[in-house]
Amino acid sequence: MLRSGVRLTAPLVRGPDGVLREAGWDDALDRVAAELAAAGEAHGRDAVAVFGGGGLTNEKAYLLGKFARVVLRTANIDYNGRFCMSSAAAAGKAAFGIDRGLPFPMEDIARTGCVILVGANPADTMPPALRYFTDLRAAGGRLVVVDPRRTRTAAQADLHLQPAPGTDLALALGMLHLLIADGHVDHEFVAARTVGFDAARAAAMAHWPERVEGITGVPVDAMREAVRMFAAAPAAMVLTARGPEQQSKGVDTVGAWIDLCLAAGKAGRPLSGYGCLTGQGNGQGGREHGQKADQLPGYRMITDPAARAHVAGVWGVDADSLPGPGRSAYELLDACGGDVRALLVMGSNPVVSAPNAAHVEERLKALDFLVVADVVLSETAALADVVLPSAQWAEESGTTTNLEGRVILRRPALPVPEGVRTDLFTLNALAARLGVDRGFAVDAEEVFDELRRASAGGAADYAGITYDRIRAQDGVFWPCPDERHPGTPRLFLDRFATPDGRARFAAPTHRPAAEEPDGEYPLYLTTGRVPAHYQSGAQTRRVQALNRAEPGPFVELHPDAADRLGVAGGDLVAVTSRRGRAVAPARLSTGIRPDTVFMPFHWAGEGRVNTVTNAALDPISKMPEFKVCAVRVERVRRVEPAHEAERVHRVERAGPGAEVGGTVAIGVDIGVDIGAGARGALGSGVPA
Ligand SMILES: Nc1nc2c(c(=O)[nH]1)N[C@H]1C(S)=C(S)[C@@H](COP(=O)(O)OP(=O)(O)OC[C@H]3O[C@@H](n4cnc5c(=O)[nH]c(N)nc54)[C@H](O)[C@@H]3O)O[C@H]1N2
Ligand SMILES: Nc1nc2c(c(=O)[nH]1)N[C@H]1C(S)=C(S)[C@@H](COP(=O)(O)OP(=O)(O)OC[C@H]3O[C@@H](n4cnc5c(=O)[nH]c(N)nc54)[C@H](O)[C@@H]3O)O[C@H]1N2
Ligand SMILES: [Mo]
Repeated sequence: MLRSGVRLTAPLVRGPDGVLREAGWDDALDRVAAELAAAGEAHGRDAVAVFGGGGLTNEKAYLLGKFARVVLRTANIDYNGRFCMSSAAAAGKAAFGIDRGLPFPMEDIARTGCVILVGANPADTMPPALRYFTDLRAAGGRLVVVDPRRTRTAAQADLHLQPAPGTDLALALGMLHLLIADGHVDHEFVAARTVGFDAARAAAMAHWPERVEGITGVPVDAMREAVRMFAAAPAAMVLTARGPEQQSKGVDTVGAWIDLCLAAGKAGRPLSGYGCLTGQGNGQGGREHGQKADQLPGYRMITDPAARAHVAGVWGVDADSLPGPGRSAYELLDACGGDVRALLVMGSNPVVSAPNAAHVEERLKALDFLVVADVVLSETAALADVVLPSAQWAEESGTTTNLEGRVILRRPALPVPEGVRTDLFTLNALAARLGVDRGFAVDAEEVFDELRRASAGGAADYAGITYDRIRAQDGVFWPCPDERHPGTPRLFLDRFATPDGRARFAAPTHRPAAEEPDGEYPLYLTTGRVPAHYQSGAQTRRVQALNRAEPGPFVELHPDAADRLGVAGGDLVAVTSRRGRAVAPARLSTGIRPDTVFMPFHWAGEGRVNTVTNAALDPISKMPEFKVCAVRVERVRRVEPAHEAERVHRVERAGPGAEVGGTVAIGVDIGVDIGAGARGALGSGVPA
């Protein structure tokens, strides 16, 4: 838990001299309300925008969406979850009619026969969830990991497929081809419970195994072995995380993996199915209650007249007064200083975490007015005209919804520090100043009761969930339409949530990443996480123990690539793309493909990898391509590492049953909230 010194404990207001100074709450809120109103009057309501976060509780996310639609009446609200799970959400909704991270509880993972884990590194990113995979293997189940790097997760797998970044779509199609060619299709299931197999078969036939080996670098034999393990198991799952999703074809890629499940009959049955490993503290709930550009509470679509009428009724406003869909996260940031003149950020640090970040930083600076509500003075808050200090988890109550669709209640374990206010207080106070003095409760349970009504009848129906029930049952799974309904731990066992009850094949075909390596930028760059830091690092970079564990950014590359470039372990290297460059020490590892370099994204300044990444967006989900772009790597300065062992990290080929090696993940068991090891460390000592 972050303590004084690093915490913001008073609002900050930028003076005419350009300096941020402490101010009283009333003055700060008056200034924010006046500026938001002025921007709307001068440039139209959509010129005032809101950027939320998937770490916010359900109550905050709900109230933030309502604030945008009812008080500001702007179409322009979106959130950082667009950078996280939007591709999986879109693909899941298209195939199954509903988007819930997992259609089954986590415990089912340990009991199935085979899991294909695509672009996920739970050993580092979800330590509390890792045990389900360890238990799976202990019970004789098979684990296949798909990752361009031999991560600590991949080292535990029975089989590690190591494709080039951005080629998962081809890999999934090649595996579907083999599944069909080798006679593993479950024709009875396909006929009874799905639609569109012929198109999927045609797409797969165009991706014969040798062609896919050429695209991905994964040997045909390895693909065939993975298909065999998957098909032979009585029940099996495919789980994806950010690797295949954060691509400009993330929706098609997830769709192709779902197609593999459907063709094999591994969906809609006990212990089988497709799932997305959600990342943020409230990754699931954060995308259900209306802080997404196209969405109203209960996972309703803002373009649906019936949804608008229902939600407007709960809000006591005219349905016609509700705005339509707004811009997606990156498009919204990109419009700052253009059509968008004023922005409220709550729960995100896009200066570090958005793609093409130098450009985003410039756009934020070009705004007439920026207000940021945060716990610390993040890099984004440092650009603001007004900063509002927020309470954080463990200091306030509120619900989150985990990847299982289980709604969980957080109880305050610590008092709100002196000078700090909750985000619900801030929204209430701003609404009142902007002329709306009802319907913005400060009490989380009161907000939740309204959310229940707003979600009633929607896909993510919380109507029957109460704080008392959550306390009594250790969480309640949605959909839960009334108080006598037990909740729904397992979806799709009888029918999928589509109008006819059948799942839909996606039948995509492969296409390259938006930017592929060439003569000038010959290497792939991919990005991700390390155990000791969380997200944009706004909080974890302020914790000494975590900085000792992982003091700064680095560039992971293969010794063969390093040899060619004349780079030794420890040397300072520059990674340059068409957008810009990042500089950090080289770390050599035999675990990464020789054509690929990896950087974690937790740091600001010259080691900020998002200066380099590509903002190419998926056409459907608007997910940026964080996981693939083309770069050049050059040595900037030779640096002698302190220890010889730091020169090259040798990753052993581990056989079945091998233990995870390397450093121990920092973090404590944070119970059902599988946010992060790093976040666990922040909250250590706090009961979950
Ligand atoms: N310590 C820590 N834990 C965290 C977080 C954190 O910041 N720090 N963040 C939380 C959040 S919000 C999230 S979303 C989750 C993310 O959790 P993960 O998805 O597990 O994390 P990443 O490191 O982004 O990506 C996972 C893997 O994808 C691989 N990868 C890269 N490119 C590709 C590709 O093209 N194809 C495939 N198949 N794989 C690829 C990377 O090598 C990496 O090992 O973690 C959560 N937990
Ligand atoms: N290159 C690259 N970039 C990535 C990714 C990647 O894999 N590679 N992953 C993407 C993903 S998956 C994600 S989720 C994003 C995350 O990136 P961000 O959106 O930047 O997420 P955080 O760093 O969690 O930022 C949360 C901010 O909100 C503050 N905060 C925490 N709790 C509260 C609260 O209750 N109220 C308020 N007002 N503030 C709060 C924190 O102090 C912090 O400053 O990054 C994305 N960026
Ligand atoms: Mo995320």
